[in-house]
Amino acid sequence: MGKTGRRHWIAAAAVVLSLLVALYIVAGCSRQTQTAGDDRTPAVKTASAGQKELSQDERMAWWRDARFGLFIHWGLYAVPAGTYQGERVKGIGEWIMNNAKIPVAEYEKFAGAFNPTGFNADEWVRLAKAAGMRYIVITSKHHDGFCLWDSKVTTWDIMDATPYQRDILKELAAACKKHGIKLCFYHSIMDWHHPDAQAPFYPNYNDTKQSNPNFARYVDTYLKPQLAELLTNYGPLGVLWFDGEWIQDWTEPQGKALYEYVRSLQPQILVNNRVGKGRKGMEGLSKSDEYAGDFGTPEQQVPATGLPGVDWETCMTMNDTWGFKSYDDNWKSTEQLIQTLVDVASKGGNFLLNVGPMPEGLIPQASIERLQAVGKWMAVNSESIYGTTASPFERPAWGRCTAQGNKRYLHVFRWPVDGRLEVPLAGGDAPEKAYLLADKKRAALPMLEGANRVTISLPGQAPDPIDSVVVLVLKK
Ligand code: FHN
Repeated sequence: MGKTGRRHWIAAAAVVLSLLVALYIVAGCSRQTQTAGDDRTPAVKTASAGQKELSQDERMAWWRDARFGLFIHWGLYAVPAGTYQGERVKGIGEWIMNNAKIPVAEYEKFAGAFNPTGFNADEWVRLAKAAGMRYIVITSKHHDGFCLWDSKVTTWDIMDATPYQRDILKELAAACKKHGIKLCFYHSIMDWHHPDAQAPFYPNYNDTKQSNPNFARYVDTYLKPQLAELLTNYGPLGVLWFDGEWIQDWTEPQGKALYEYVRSLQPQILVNNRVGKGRKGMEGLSKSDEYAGDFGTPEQQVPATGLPGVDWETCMTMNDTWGFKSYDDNWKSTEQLIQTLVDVASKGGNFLLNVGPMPEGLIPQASIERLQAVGKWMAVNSESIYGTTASPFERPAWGRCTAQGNKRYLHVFRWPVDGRLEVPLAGGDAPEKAYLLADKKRAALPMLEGANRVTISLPGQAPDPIDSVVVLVLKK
């Protein structure tokens, strides 16, 4: 090769090299942009593409129809299970890090013992489905900050910090898809593990008077990028269920911005009212329409009456804890659970019933038994729950009522000894037929119409000692 040829070759090589360097820089930048969770990144655009814009009623439709869901509180707190350094710790299991004043470095040690080899996503989803539940809300991250999925923004997750190294949310997403159950994520805004959030507040992580000057950095470089992961890598989600919003550093404008951010990634998703500052404590209902969120979240309680025009969901534990506590045996009876589900539906709400799986990945037997019993009742009576609306009349002495179209579902908790069921009628309501929902033949029950009421004659024996449903069909 002559001198000129060599010069040309060197020049060409230089061009190729600078092109490669430029390409590398561009690729690096876009990677950075992605980890920073910018919603203009291509990954984000793909997730929302193809979703048509729905009205509020259209978005809420599946949720209003579902009425019944499974809450799952699962994380590292299942390892100590309510006991720290040999002492039983007061309070709910998932709060042990705060309640036992466990330093971050000490709490981190539980990750090494989290190896839930018994976890089977398919079994959990089938259990929920057999109970008649239509959606599952699982803790992607609770207040201790531990992540149940493969997060690229932290090593404080199931993949990097535990021997298990399986993405639990991925497996649940696949099982939910297979069984036609909506998957939803609970996500704590408060984070006791993150140095830019509440970790420095040790020994009182939940100190609502303290503020972290770096909190905005936690929101921008951690909270939002993690939500982007959850909203882009796990398929369409039903609900983003926020919590831990009562901290000093969280404001309603931030809540509104986060609501918009979540919906920019999945336009059809629902977001609970704990995204902002609207909920009135455990009563859970938003102070006004001005606050962010699609539905209210009463906790461990059911509103006294129906709330026309308000979407709400009561979440409740089966014993006294959300996260597993080995010695909490204060289980609610199946009767209580079924009647609470019905009570909630009769007031136009949803019921989100909790389980706290054990560290081995198994749901406690007491919870399984209760879910199976509820499922047995639902197998006969779910028509009186799904897609129903609140009772058109005040709570009767014998039980509750749910409604759909021209049907009134009369939930008889107390079977009348004289066999006469008195049912109030609204003006213009004319009874056409009454039958027991448990009766496959739908044999007509005798009825006697009076002023503003109808009396239905019932057989001597209640089909179900907990709640027998009588269907009253009104003339159209
Ligand atoms: O502090 C949490 C608690 O641990 C649990 O997650 C419940 C469920 O609604 N919510 C919070 C308190 O409001």
